Amino acid sequence: MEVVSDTSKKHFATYIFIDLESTGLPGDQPKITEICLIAVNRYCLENIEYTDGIPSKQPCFPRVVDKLCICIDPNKLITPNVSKITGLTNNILQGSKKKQFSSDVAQLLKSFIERQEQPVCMVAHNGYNYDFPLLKVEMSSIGCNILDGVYCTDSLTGMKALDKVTRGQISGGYSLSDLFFHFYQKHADNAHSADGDVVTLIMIFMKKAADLTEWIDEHSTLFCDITPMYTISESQPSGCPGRFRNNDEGNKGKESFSDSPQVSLCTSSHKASV
Ligand code: DCM
Ligand code: MG
Repeated sequence: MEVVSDTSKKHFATYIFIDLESTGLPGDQPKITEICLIAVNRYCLENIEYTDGIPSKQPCFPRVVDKLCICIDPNKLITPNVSKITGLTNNILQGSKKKQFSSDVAQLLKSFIERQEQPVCMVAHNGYNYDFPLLKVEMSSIGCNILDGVYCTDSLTGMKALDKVTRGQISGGYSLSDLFFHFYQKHADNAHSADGDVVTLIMIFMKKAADLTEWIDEHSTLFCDITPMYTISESQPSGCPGRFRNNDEGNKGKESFSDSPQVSLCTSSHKASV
């Protein structure tokens, strides 16, 4: 998805790293199952501590962060393959009485963002193609635009742009797992949990913090300019009356999707294909 960045120079005070888990890929018209935001003040990114005090060694995860993690009942089937990678099933979300995406989630996000030193920028890896368009769908489905004035950016675009300048020093790909392996020579923990992926993103970010913060100051876009991943027909209710309860071993308890809102798909690339 092409997102035109606002290249006017800013000086973000807080970076809010964000990751979503969902029921699937863009072609599946996914719904969010989990959302995690970790806010890191610029001060922590300009004063990174290292395991043994030497900058060439490993950065320590910032001690002072704000964190918000919310599990959400998608009211849509989570296929066994997606459950396998995320650890989230319809049964466990419904059994835990998680609520659907609603205005209280939007309000929580807004309050969390407003609590940070301003201006803030939300940072997601492949965010322009996945996380922000999906969040936009959910916000639109409840008719809520309270995040429209928040800046957001894509760390994948940033990492690629910076690597181009340094003539391709990054071996392998630019996915979260590839970048983590490149920088730390081990596999990231808790991949495909929203919390785990945000922690991984921050650990990667800290390896290029000076360059990335500067790049983001010149490459962000307002959430209102993000195109939704797909559109939900207004003739259909946004809430889906069917309940989805899939058996953890398979699809046996799957109910019909015929009551789902009608959706049309906008182009958005595969989250994992980066
Ligand atoms: N996803 C998927 N299949 C994959 C990778 C991801 O369906 N192979 C979907 C479900 C995940 C969501 O994308 O919850 C977000 O991906 P990630 O865990 O990489 O953030
Ligand atoms: Mg994730």
